[in-house]
Amino acid sequence: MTNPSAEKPQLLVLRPLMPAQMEQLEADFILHRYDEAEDPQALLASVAPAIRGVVTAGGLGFKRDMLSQLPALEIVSSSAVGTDSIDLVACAERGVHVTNTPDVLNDDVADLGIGLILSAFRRLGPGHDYVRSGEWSRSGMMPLATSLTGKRLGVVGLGRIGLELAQRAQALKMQIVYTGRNRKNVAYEFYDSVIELARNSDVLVLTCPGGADTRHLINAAVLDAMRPDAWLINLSRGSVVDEDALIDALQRKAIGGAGLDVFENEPHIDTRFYELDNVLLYPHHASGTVETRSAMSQLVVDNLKAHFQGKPLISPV
Ligand code: 8YV
Repeated sequence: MTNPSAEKPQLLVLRPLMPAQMEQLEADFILHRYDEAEDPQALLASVAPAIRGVVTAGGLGFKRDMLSQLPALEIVSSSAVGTDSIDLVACAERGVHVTNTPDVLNDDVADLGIGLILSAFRRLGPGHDYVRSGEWSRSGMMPLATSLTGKRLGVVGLGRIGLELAQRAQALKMQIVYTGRNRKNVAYEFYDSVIELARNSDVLVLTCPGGADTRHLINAAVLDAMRPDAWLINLSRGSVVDEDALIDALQRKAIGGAGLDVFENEPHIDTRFYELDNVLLYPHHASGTVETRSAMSQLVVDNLKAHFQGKPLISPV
């Protein structure tokens, strides 16, 4: 009798999916759990020739070094929209397909952006502390906050997430302005430089992709161009911001503040951020809801199944 599992494609799991989607993978594939292995390198050495697919996620991504150890690899499926941590050039050279998870996370990431902006302008954190510390009962009204209505939201990268954010900000009666590689077919005012956008924004929000093209796009010159009360909101990648320049601007109170979901060195972020009172720090969790992570996981599974059934990929990079 033939072993039915002998026919199943073998996958290397670098990062697990949500439990329900791991079950689906277990039904259709043979999984090798690099993520759980006591000695991942030993596991890799023993299973490498059989591996046809890799499951990964943002942050970790997939590097040339691992690719070179997987001679039979056909597909890398990542549970993230960002592909900056995947060596796309190396994968293309080898003809290895890459899939990501666009669209399914747009709403949650845009919601988090609005949350950070509202929290910054209406001072939700300080307000919470003001009540809980008893300061309200001792001193009366807390200092006045800042209205969002009519303020200008400058979007750097009006892609799928940027557009969702812009729509939500419009509902809050903000004015939307943007920059990016291309002018879009939208009614929002376009600036062809990020410096001009920074000069003309009360909130500068980053929703562009990470990677070499956008590395340190937000540098000292852009931060200098920002209004002294404007906030920087980063939903993109830490690499987009020159963090030394940002920390310097924050320490000098040269800008209003920064709401950051992403950092240059996650999760071991620059500890100077902890000392600042004009930051809102979030642990790279804009897509971190049960609903969205499930949808991202499902897209990973569906792409893998499509590939191994000879069907077109759903979200190829
Ligand atoms: C996740 C992300 O934090 O999709 C992305 O590119 O940055 C986030 O959704 C992460 O990659 C989850 O694995």
